[in-house]
Amino acid sequence: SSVAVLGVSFSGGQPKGGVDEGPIRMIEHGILDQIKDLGWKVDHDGRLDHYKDLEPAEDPDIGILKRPRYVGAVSKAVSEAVESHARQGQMVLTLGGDHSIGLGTVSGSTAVYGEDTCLIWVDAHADINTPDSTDSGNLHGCPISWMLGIAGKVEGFEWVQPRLKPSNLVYIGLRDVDPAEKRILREHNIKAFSMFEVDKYGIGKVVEMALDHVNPDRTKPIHLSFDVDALDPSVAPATGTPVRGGLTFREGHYICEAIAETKCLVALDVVEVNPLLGSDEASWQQTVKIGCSLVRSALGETLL
Ligand code: DIR
Ligand code: MN
Ligand code: MN
Ligand code: MN
Repeated sequence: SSVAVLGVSFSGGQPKGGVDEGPIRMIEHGILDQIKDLGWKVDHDGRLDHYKDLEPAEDPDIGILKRPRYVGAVSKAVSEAVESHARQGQMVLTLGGDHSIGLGTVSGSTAVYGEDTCLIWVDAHADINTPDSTDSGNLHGCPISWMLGIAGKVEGFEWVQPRLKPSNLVYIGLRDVDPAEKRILREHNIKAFSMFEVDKYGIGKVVEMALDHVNPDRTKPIHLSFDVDALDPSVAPATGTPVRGGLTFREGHYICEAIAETKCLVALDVVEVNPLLGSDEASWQQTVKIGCSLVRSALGETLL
């Protein structure tokens, strides 16, 4: 079986530079060979920076939304790339880049797999603000509102087809959710396992409950979108919006291993690795390394 690897060097969904270097650093660390060693055929065209060609000459704020046309254009291109690879039956791995590109990756998956597609969003944040509810104007905090069709009209996002059913979405790892986002989660009855539930039930039970919610028979296609800030900052320090009290190294990998075990995974995103952050060389390298090991776990690496 074959995995298409997309490197999306993009930082326009949030203000900090460096997250666009996540893909190249993971590739330099050897992720492509590591995936091959797991028995996959790897399809990667070597292009990383071409999404930067989509930056519009002028992209003034819309309300407080920052770089809306650029984010919209990159997500559209990512969606088309994910869709074309998934149509060929390939697993699609997307290396980010900030999490605004999740709108593109998930749109690509749902274009192919339709309304059966399950989305497991592993994150400290819910990324479900609407253009009206966001306080920051950073679009990496908003992708899910477009997927669900609750974002309204914004220039740059006319292409979006909301195809994700709220009942097919589940979160793991939340601990920094805006008041407006809490209202949206409640209003749409969206299942979420915050760090409270991880502490209360343990990660094994949480992943089982998450899968039971979105995929009770373990037959539907799963898209896993993993923001490394779900991990505790002591584990993954080099990320733009770290929040204390996160997943341990093992909890993060366990999620990936348990999803691999279902054999339902069709697409994986690993995002928000920012090699320019972290206090020193060791801390960003540790974060890059963890990005790679999460990928390996989700693609079938086992401990024995
Ligand atoms: C906040 C933070 N909810 C926002 N979101 C982040 O800006 O909308 N997402 N950091 O990754
Ligand atoms: Mn290709
Ligand atoms: Mn995120
Ligand atoms: Mn996050």
